[in-house]
Amino acid sequence: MTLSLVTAGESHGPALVAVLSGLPAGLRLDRAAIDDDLRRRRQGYGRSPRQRIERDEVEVLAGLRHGVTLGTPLALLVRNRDHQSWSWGMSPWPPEGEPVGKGTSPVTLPRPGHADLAGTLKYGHDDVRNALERASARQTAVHVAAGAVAKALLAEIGVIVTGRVLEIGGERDEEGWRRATDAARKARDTLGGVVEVVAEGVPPGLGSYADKPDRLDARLAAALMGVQAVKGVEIGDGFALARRRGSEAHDEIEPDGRRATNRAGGLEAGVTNGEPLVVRAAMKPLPTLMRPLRSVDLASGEPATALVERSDVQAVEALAVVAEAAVAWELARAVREKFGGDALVDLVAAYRAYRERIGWPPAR
Ligand code: EPS
Repeated sequence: MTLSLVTAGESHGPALVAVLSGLPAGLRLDRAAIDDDLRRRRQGYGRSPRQRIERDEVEVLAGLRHGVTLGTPLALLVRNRDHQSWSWGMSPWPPEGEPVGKGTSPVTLPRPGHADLAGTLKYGHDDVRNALERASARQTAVHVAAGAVAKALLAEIGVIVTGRVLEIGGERDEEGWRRATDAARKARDTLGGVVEVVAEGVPPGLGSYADKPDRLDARLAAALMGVQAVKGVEIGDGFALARRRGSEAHDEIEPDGRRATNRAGGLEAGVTNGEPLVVRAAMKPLPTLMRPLRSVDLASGEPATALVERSDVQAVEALAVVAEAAVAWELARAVREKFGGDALVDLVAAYRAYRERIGWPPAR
């Protein structure tokens, strides 16, 4: 038994969709909690005017009755309100009438750092928009909706997942984040940053060392690297461990099985060890620059500057929410694999029996 997620949607198309399969029946979902995560994702000091257009409210098309999962695929939809300005340019069917609105002429100026050039070459597009629309981080909205469902499942066994910003543009406090964002906006430039996700209440034994694809650290890294603009992931003390001696890199085991330190970030050999899970992701500066970088005009082959269009100065606060959702999803998958159950009560019973067998959490 596992969870799987399929998503679809272009940034300025009609909507984003997600189909979640493998959820147990009997899980109560709270619409306000899902919408609240969608709202958190939209916020942030460096966000573009696009976020004032979007509402990002989840619609459920299947798999839920009266707020409770049926054990069948759950289909979620988040509409793109901005599509109304692109209804000709992003029409799924051949558009009727005269070209009107945005996206009516082909984009031929690929942005360094975006999917534009590689995507256009790979798929044989003659309009860069055909690549950039799906590669856009707009897609993360529906992943956050799926993550909110995963968090509801995890909460049933007492696991809480929280994401937060650590750095924006090299600054480590809120005032610095604003200052750096204002300065970058003024310079028509962009910023990146670092976020951290912590999961509390995670039992030992999720994931496995049995085979490479089973390792939960590898799975979490893939889940986070799969988020737009993420260029680095570390677990626990990550890269800093490489500079320490072994005596200062590991977490000594107390008689009750707990640890006084958590340098491993809750994962040893790809398996959770009962300590909080700690994962960080580094986001590169966004590639759409108001002062564009050198590029090529794909129509003429001549030197040019890259596409300039409305974008965020930085979206690190949004990444904290998206990373939280990605970690929650991967953890929920590991929970489904370990505890199974067609009905939620079966999953919770299996979890309780396991906890009893291993005596976790130890009484302190
Ligand atoms: C994005 C470009 C911008 C961002 C977008 C991601 O979109 P637009 O071109 O419509 O201004 O705002 O993010 C979102 C729309 C969102 O909801 O997060 C990109 O190129 O990745």
